[in-house]
Amino acid sequence: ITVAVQQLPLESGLTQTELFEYVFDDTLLSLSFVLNIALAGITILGIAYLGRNLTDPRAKVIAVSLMLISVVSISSYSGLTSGLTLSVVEMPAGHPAEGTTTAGEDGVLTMWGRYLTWTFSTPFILIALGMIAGSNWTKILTTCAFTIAMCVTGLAAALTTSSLIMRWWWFAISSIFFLVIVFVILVDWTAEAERTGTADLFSTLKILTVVGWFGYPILWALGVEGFAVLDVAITSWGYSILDIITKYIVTFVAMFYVIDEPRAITGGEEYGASLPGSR
Ligand code: RET
Repeated sequence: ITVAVQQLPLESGLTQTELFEYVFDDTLLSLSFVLNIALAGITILGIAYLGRNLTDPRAKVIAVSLMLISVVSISSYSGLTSGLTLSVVEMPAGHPAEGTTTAGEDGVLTMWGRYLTWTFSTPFILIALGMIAGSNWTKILTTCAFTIAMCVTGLAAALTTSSLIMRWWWFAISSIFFLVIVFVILVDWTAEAERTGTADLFSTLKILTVVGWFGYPILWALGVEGFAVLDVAITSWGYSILDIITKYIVTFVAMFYVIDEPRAITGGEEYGASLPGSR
């Protein structure tokens, strides 16, 4: 991999064509996008192939939900590659990248399309996980609402230029929403998966998901938008690798189980029932 010298200084107000060229010139950065387009495409085809004989309606919902994660992902990375969902954002006073000095740069490259599209991809991860645990729609939709809130407030954190404190305030509320989701996964769904009989699969998915998802806020804090310890290509690779774990690996682990045990995975006959004594 050769890292090309970046020709364009990052100034606010770059056109989409200039952003596209910027990405194109930075081989490391563009590879972090293109790899995910390829993996999302392979995953979509893989699910279509693996799921071709599914008949159980709930197993099919899980398969479709898993597929939609990659459908969103391929669109998300196409947006980033084309420069459509990238911007140069000027950091507020006090931010480590404020008035960035090198090569006349006056802002940081913000991949805001990532936060936007997580809004649409993460609910499908949670629908699949919740159904595998045999949870009910109240809890599944609760986590979906909180993940949407987490992503939108994360987007706000990335795009707030008025004040450093407000950037971290958005980060803090986004993190609180995130903890609600972690709680439901670790407490409610873990217990439900025990009862449902999917505890084995669920614990694998749970570890991949909870550990993987914690990587995102950590990367945000270390990356260009937070303390700016990592540069933009490394930050981007970080997200791309986390995406591989939390999306494609999770998808294939779940999918292989779904086709092996379509009935076991769907929570049994009591799936979705509000049983007395259940929370
Ligand atoms: C942000 C910054 C603000 C604080 C928190 C964040 C968490 C992001 C997460 C993203 C997960 C994304 C996934 C995408 C797959 O398509 C927005 C980085 C808590 C957890 C799984």
